[in-house]
Amino acid sequence: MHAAKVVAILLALLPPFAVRAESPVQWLANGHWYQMVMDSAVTWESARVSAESMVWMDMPGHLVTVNSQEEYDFLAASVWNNRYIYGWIGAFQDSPSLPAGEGWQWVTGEPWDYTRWCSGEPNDYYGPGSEDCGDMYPGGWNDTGCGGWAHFVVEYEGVTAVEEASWSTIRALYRTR
Ligand SMILES: [Ca+2]
Ligand SMILES: [Ca+2]
Repeated sequence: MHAAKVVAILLALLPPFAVRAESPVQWLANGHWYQMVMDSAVTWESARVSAESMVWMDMPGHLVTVNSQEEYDFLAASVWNNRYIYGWIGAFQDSPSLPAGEGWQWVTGEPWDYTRWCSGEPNDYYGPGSEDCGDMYPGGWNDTGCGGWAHFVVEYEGVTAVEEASWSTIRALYRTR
């Protein structure tokens, strides 16, 4: 068989390119699950929409929100696992006319009270309004253009604070046995 034909057949047998969702991992501190979705061709907005359409164990997803040093450390160690991967996070700047460091929000509306920007970030590198979406890689966060391409990380959380409190009680009971 002609070599080019062999290559064509092999290519046809490959799965559709580039989307590979890794197994979700749970952070026991809050019970949430986190999943790296390796997708080489997704903008921040399409990552946001995809994340919000995903469900894991009846829990709806959203682009990951990094709300504390402990959550960052968990993500760095368990989801990024020290790999040099750019992943969209659920951080965005609500107005392009704002200075690089102002007006940042989480997709969930959680308070913007913890940040882990890389040194020199956020910087609107290509000028005002050029970088209004957040991504993360080992070392911290960067503001980058929302139309760029990156992988993304989904966070799944489905229980209310009341349910979480009762689960904490149940877990504590089991721990004392
Ligand atoms: Ca979070
Ligand atoms: Ca930047």
